[in-house]
Amino acid sequence: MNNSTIVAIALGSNLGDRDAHLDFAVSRLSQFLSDLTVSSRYDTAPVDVVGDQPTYLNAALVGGTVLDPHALLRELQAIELADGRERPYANAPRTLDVDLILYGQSIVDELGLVVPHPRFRERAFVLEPLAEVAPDLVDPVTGLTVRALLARLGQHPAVPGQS
Ligand code: PH2
Ligand code: MG
Ligand code: MG
Repeated sequence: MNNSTIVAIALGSNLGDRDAHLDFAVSRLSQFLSDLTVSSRYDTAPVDVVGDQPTYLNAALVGGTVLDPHALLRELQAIELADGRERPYANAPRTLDVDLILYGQSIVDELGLVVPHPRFRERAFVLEPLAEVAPDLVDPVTGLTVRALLARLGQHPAVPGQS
């Protein structure tokens, strides 16, 4: 769409009816993102979490937005809240996580808003679904495509503690 910016968003759920939570997110996102393309869903083992946690259901999508990054982030957080998201501690199991991964070629590094997402390059649970819908999107920080980031991950799995 004219004047719109392509954004990549990652979805995750590992509490309750995971499919229903992702359905809810896609339905809400489709109300304000244009040309939405949604990946299939992936069962993934929890990464970087403390203790036992249920398996995640992850997906990714791309679409166009006319919102600026801050307004978009507020919308994403409103979707999480509307779906009953609670935050008892960092990386706690969650009904719904909606993360902004890429906002066009913008680089934002502010309190509360860091885009591209600081850890997405090491996360297969983000890169694999994203590569399905937008392999040619470019990470403005490394200059690498999503496809290349995923291939790199396969060759050099992230070292724990270095993400
Ligand atoms: N999200 C996290 C931490 N760990 N692991 C998987 N497999 N999937 C996630 O979505 C995920 C995670 C923090 O947001
Ligand atoms: Mg997350
Ligand atoms: Mg999040």
